[in-house]
Amino acid sequence: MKKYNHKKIEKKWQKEWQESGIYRTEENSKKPKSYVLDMFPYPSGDGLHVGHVEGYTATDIYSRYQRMMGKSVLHPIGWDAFGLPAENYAIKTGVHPAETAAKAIETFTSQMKGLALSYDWEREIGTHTTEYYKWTQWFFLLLHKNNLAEKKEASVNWCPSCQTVLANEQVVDGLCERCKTEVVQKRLNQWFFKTTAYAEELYKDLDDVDWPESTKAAQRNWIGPSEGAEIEFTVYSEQFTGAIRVFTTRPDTLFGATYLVLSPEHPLVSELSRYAENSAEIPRYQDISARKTEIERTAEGKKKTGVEIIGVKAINPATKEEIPVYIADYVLAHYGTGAIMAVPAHDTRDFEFAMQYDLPVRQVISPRKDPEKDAERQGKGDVYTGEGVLINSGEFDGMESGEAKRTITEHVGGTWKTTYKLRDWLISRQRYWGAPIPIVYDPEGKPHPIPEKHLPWLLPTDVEFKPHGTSPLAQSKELLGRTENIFGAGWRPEADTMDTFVCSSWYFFRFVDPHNKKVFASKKEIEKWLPVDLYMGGAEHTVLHLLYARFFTKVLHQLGYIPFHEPFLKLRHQGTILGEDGRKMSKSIGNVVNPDEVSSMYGADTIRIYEMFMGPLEGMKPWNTQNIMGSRRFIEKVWRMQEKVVSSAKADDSLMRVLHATIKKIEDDIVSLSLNTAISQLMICANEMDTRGQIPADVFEVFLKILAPFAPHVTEELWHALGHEDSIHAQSWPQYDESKLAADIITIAVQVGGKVRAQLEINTGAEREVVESEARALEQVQKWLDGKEPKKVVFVPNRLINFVV
Ligand code: ANZ
Repeated sequence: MKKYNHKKIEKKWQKEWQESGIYRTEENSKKPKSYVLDMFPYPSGDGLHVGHVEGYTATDIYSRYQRMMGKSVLHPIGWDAFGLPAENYAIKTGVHPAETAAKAIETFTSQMKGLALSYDWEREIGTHTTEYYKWTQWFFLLLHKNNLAEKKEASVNWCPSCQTVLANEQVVDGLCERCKTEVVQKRLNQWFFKTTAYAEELYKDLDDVDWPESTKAAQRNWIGPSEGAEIEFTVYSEQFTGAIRVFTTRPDTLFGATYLVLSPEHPLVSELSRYAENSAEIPRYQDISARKTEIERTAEGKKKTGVEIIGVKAINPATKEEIPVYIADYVLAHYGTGAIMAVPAHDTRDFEFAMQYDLPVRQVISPRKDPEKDAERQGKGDVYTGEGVLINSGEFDGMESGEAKRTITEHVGGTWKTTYKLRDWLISRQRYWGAPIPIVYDPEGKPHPIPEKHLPWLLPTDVEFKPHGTSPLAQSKELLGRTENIFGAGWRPEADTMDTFVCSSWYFFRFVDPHNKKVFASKKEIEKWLPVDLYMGGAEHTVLHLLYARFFTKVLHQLGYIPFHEPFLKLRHQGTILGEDGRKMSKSIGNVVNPDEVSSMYGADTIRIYEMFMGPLEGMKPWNTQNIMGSRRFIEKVWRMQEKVVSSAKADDSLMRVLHATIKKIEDDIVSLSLNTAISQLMICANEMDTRGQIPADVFEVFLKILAPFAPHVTEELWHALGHEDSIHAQSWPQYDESKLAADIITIAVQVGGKVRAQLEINTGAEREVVESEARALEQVQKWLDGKEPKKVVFVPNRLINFVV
């Protein structure tokens, strides 16, 4: 027998599969479809890491199984290639990001092919290609046309030394990640997508998808619905009367509202300050606030600041008392109505502010248990934020706060409503390596969408990467010339590019029709393939990417482009693979495992099996080099078994039972992605075959077929060694025979000292030795034996085993 030489076998079959195109998506097939999608990677210069291998292998096994089950499978891959690392590298070295990307993509491709990932390479896409970003720009225009893209002023993180805007992730402890300069807030005019228009659907429709509960919870939390009331307060000065609406979750505390606060950005502030006696102070305060981050503004315990609008007063609609009006930056512009009624007795931040500015504190809620004692605490600096019974609230005294919320809201003519924490999505980036925003400005500075016929609106190449305080695109002579040529003298191009999350918000649509030149994807292909049946990727994308992709889907659904409203029916996350030392893999620690090295030393089949066998897919697990040998030995054992294969041999009953039980278990486990337990069952089945002097060829063939999704190369080689000419991956999945299973497994009682301590599932008629050793391995048995050797072991076949102590 030839020695198992993974290098030779794997290269040979990869070449063969590529040439025969067996993983090409079937066009116009009548079979049921399955769209199995991996989160497409950012092609980084470091190449694939073992975490990629984990998720990609899992979906590959799933896809291969689906094909063998007679499904028509779409399993594509592409590149999320725009983004910061390539641009930062360009700033450092001058190498154009396109060049860096091309090289990385080449590496990723060859690594993926080397792992036998069964992608349809003819559908490969890259977000940085003109064919792709033409449609990213088209989506921008679609949103713009439907009033879902708008330009407004916003605070951004600004590094004064790099002269550029930073993403939140690039700000570490308040410092610029690159140069360690202190980051400041700067107000810039930016483009936003109105995700808030879909807050309710984004929240509710999470009920309709099969996603990990923790991911749904994270999204729900991010969207953050909050039920409360909007209540109107009259504001006035000598020359002016108006109204301010506040949002409150505690309208029951209205009688305790002793002042009103507007966020410094509130649209009414500039008007009110005209009537203020201290009108010069107000813009100064607005300026200071604009420089602070949201965390600085709102954290409890931070010193609260604000400025009273002197000369302007408000009326508490419940008490009819006159109360002062402040601007203070602990109130945020984009939440609720951007204005609050302050109840210092029952809200910690209001209390801190009231102490600072010596404002009255009036308790209006008393904890139910001990109203008297609580009344004593009033004014002593104790904030009671819970629910209770109303006091100091006129006709509502004695009412439970829960009931009072609605009653008081009605009493003052307020409206009950749900407010969401979700913000609009800021998509402008003062960056080079992204899709240009398809907007031009007329000589008056008014924005105009670029007509579709000019798409793709190309990313210019005549730029310097080093930031100079403006977007790199602003320096491009070519872009300016192009704009003036098309639109006229004095017209200016938008110099910002889009957040790369925009590119990845719609890529799963493109895969269904990647070469279409007329539309982002045809209706026919969309209806045939989408929504995605299984989506796999890291848990770091629980919020942003998944939310944005859902937002795009909701927009397309509402505009009638697609017939469904959720893009990913079933979502799973692969867990993090830690270094051998149990710590997160990191270059600086030096515990990063390179999958190429493992694969070259032991083989792609081995690394696939090993990574799937490490533990539950979604779990966190440390790498273990020694265990790789175990996976390799399993493959070698299967390889050696070909020597014992005899076509005339007949399988005995117990071998048939194990074989059919294995088929069933592998099916169940692949569907539920319990791939580690699938592999242990394959090992059990291999051991069972190996105990026979001869292995019937038909049994071995079935075994190879069910092993094929996991170890595609070695199974293909052995399949051909048995005389087959077609590919094992084009075979149908073997059917298990229920009748062979029925009598198979029985449950027997396991006793320690005459008491039933566990149950054991075994094959009917299992021998004493087998049952005893399996029973001894049970946790419960070990616990009750407590390290002692039983006096004797009583065994009743098919009934019980008793360890007498
Ligand atoms: C009066 C009040 C009394 C409040 C009380 C709380 C306790 P969640 O639960 O997060 O939705 N608020 C409203 N808009 C705000 C804004 N733009 N910036 C900062 N704070 C704002 O919080 C809702 C509560 O947060 C609201 O209810 C309001 O304070 C404050 F005993 O109104 B409350």
